Amino acid sequence: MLTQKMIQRLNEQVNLEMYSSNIYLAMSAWCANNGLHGSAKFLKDHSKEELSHAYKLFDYINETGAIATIDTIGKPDSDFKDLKDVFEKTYKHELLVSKSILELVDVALSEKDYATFNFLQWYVSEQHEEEKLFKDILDKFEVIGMEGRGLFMIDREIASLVQ
Ligand code: OFO
Repeated sequence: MLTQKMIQRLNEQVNLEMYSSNIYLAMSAWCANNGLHGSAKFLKDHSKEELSHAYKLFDYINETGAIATIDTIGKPDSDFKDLKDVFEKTYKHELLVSKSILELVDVALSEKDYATFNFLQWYVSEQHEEEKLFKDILDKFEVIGMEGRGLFMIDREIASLVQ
């Protein structure tokens, strides 16, 4: 059984994952509107993945006899300077999500909720993967550069990351 504090923090994480999904969907729209169709596809795909993260938490909360609550989701940015700005923001956002997950792990430990602690390990690993994924994309901007055909090549590379 989850403590009230644990339920509240897990529900906040549901909201953050849904917000993440909307951030990436808004970024996808910006990319599509700017002819960056590889990045648009990748970000739309990632938006769906974030929703699956929210649903996994949603199911966990409900399975334990508590109730998942759906709250207002913040409005994401919809305007960006360029593609590098988009991916700098994805990376920064993933760092924030990682921090939130680690705080959740701390709460699980302080509440002696070892089942939730165990459940959260999936998110700990996932955040490691996501930080790496977005850092690797940012590195492409350094290696390839956005001059000339660079932007086209980066967009194509990003498209190839869609599973
Ligand atoms: Fe982008 O990761 Fe969810 O948690």
